[in-house]
Amino acid sequence: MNDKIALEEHFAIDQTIADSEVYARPEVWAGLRANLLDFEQQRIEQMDQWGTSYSILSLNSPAVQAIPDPDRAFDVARRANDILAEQIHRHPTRFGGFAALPMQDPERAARELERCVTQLGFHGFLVNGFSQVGDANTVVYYDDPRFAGFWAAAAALGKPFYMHPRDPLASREPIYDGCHWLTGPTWAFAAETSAHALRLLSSGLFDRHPQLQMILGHFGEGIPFNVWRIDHILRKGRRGMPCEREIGDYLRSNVYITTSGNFRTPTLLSTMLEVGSDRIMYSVDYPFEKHEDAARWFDRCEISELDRRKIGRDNARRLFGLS
Ligand code: GRE
Ligand code: ZN
Repeated sequence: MNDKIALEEHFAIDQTIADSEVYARPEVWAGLRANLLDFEQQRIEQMDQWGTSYSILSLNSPAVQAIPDPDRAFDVARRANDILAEQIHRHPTRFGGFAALPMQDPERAARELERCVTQLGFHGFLVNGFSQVGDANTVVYYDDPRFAGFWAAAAALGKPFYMHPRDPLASREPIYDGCHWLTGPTWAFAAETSAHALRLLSSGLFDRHPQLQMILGHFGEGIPFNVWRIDHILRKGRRGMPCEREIGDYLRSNVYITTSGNFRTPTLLSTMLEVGSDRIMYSVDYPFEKHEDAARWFDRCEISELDRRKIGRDNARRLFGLS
């Protein structure tokens, strides 16, 4: 399939590139670093070679979310968004953008999102999990009441948001002590991100804003595989959960799921059975993952050609209003 759309595709700027180094073995860091900082060379060559016509780009992780000082977080987010806007302007048929947002200050985050959508033409925003606010050990998740106004502003813009992984803070999460190999994309990303997504889904956010759409990568960070059990347990007792519907209801009406970094047919089929092929979208997770691995798998996996077109391109076209 040669006109795929991919939407968890990352870049970095000078102020954020160092955040990705811990995720690379020393012998691959130079290459990964170059690919994160590049827009117009390897990135477009790889898209061309493996059949992705359009990539929606986002800043690396955790980047802005890990800058406790709200003023600095705002400056870095703005700078990243301006650099991305310039690249989109140079390649409007190849690149789109998700805004990086300084969630340390919900009011400024809302204004920056508005600027990115209405002035820069971005398709929504991507957050790398919780934000550190004020000091490095203070974290905030986005179901916090302080974000009520932010979510109202975001929903009013009518664009989706991507809940992207970051690692939990070692100072607050001892379970990975001595097991460093389980952090990052091995397991900790999915555990952290699925829990944050479930906080939002169960908070009533999607009752207040029923049109709001959340995108999850990596085949939903494990949620589709476990959603029956989640609702089965909560049906026996809601334990104060404030939302009006079941988690599975929101999963099927407010969540889109991408294939980023998880190129596996049984996982795709299970997700299709749980949420249907209208809510799944192709993504790579470049440059942390290879276009080659994603495309070699997706272009030939055993689904109908109708589903391949929906997942590879048409669902994203519809969601983002692309022509
Ligand atoms: C990502 O942002 O998707 C990512 C990282 C680090 C390692 C792997 C990965 O930030 O997919
Ligand atoms: Zn990613």
